[in-house]
Amino acid sequence: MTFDASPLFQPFRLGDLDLPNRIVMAPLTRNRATHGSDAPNELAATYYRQRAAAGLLISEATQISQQGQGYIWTPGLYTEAQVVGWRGVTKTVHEAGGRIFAQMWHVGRISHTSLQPGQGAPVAPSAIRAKTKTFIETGFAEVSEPRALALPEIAAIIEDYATAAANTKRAGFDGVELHAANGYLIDQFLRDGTNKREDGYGGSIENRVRFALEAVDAVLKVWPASRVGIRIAPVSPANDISDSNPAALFGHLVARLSERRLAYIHVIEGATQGDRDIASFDYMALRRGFGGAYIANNGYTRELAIETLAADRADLIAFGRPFISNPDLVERLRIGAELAPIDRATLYGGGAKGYTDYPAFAGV
Ligand code: 8OZ
Repeated sequence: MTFDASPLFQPFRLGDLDLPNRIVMAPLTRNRATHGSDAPNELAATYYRQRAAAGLLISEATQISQQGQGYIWTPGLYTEAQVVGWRGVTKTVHEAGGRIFAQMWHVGRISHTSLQPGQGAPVAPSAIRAKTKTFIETGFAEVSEPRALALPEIAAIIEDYATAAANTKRAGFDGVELHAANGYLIDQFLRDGTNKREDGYGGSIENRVRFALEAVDAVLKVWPASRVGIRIAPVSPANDISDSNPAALFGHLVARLSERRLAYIHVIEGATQGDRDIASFDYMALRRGFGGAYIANNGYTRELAIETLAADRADLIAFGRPFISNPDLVERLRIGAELAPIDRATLYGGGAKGYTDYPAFAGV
């Protein structure tokens, strides 16, 4: 099928940044940070450089503190070595003509004691263990039982967001995306399946969005709103998350984000890495309720992306898995070339194999 690709190649002004096309590289966890320091290294710089033709690159999820880590060998944003490592990545991307945002991440309860400071319990809004697995040095493991955060600890995490945001700036990123999707800490506060608090952070929707907005406001102390986005997954059950009324919850959240003039909302439509139609949800209501850009994500094919942009149902399309196995995805989308499949065995952890060694399209 040779669909006319031109909608994908219209330039777009995102906040105050000019993007050459509508293609975003979604954040992708690859677990290849340097062992011990969790700093990104030259291999990561090569990997992002290979993909720099995207209108915007969003970094893999990057923990704002050691407490915010939930998987082995994911990169951080809280030590000098990590800042230096990221500086190498952003410099390389900029030299290649690209733009890159950092995805700021705190996993909350999706963690394991072996990754936590002092081998303590992971933290969460409420002490409810997730029925899911993480991966640690020895392989897959059930996530650990979390403990509920005390109020001063919540304030300290918000401070960690501010510090990590300052680090993203020092590391040379062009902006940041808060990870509020997929059942991690912000999402755990948002949803009534995981947030059973009886203080100002739980109960009503107004209270459950408080943590998300405080994290956003901490980042806005460092970055102008035009350089800040957020990722949400309103109906995804990822990491054992649930809510009784996602339409009301996310409608309210997005209205508050719109008031703050964030650059974009990045929306995982449907189940993360799964069924786009798992639940009905009016994504266009979110788009209408938000003044900034709408980045659509999840299972977009070339055809669906072109159709969605042509129908003005999104401003930008984020591609995840296709970017793993197709470093030249942008060019392949332009010419309608076949896409290479991903090798599942090399998704998480390891070295160059399955990371920087996927070839560009050889043609026919
Ligand atoms: C895959 C493996 C580990 C983490 C997400 C950050 O789902 C992730 C993630 C994905 O948002």
